[in-house]
Amino acid sequence: MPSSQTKSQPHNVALVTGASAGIGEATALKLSARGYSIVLVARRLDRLESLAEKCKYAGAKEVLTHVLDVRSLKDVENFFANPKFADTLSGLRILVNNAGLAKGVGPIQGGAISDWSTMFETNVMGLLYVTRLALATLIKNQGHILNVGSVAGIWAYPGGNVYCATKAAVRSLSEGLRMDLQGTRVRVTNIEPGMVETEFARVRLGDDALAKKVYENFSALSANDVAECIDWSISRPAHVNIQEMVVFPTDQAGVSHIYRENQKTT
Ligand code: NDP
Ligand code: 8X3
Repeated sequence: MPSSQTKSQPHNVALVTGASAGIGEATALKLSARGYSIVLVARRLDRLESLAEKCKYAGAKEVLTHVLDVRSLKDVENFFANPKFADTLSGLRILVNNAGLAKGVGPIQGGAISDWSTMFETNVMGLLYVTRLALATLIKNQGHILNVGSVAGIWAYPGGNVYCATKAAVRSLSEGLRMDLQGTRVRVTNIEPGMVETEFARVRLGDDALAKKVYENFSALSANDVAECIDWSISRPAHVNIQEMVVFPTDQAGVSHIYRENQKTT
């Protein structure tokens, strides 16, 4: 087994934000199978607790859960200062900044300003708070930051405006971080998926039936597909940094080009 894939090295602790669903949940399970100690954070504790059991079963060395709203700097500071997590977090090597969401889709001229705040506070400020508080340890441990961006951060699409802007900010922050961290051996990867079938559309549209339609007759990526990209990126040798990974479903040629079975290309 190559050294990059050895299980249970010291300092093999991973923190996954937004671990209660979708890509975060799938990533936590993948990292568990590698024998990492996992710290799961999100707002829904019941989800985290049931995932913790699955992570242990999948092979995680240790699993800790914590209710954390990444939008709250105070909560993020308290989490990193909490003695309950100090020992485990001192071994932090992998930070998966995954917590994120879209709220609404439509033209800016009709946009809900509170939705814009939610998206920027979660996708950008939340990511910054967690990263800032984790960085000293990640530098000490020569760790790896994986930011879950989106193809929407490269290409905007009609009605996506503010969400796309948050993911463009994530992409730019990943680039800036790489420069600021040069010489520390901390790696920074921006994962940029196209459409992934998760709770994302339900959260965005606030309606189960509409959300179902988003993935109808269409083979979207699964959360596990994205978790595999993350898992592959972190398992490269230490001198290899996958800076960005753009992953679309085969039936999505571009952000606005989706092929649905039995339909013309949209
Ligand atoms: P889900 O809705 O399934 O999962 C989102 C996760 O983020 C949940 O665990 C949720 O947990 C968490 N979260 C949301 N707000 C907060 C908050 N304020 N504090 C802490 N955690 C929060 O969606 P996905 O798995 O699809 O999304 C994960 C990431 O992937 C997001 O950043 C999204 O933008 C990105 N992405 C998604 C794509 C898709 O098509 N699905 C494509 C490209 C990127 P809880 O509600 O319990 O707090
Ligand atoms: C989520 C994918 O295309 O809905 O980032 O913006 S998309």
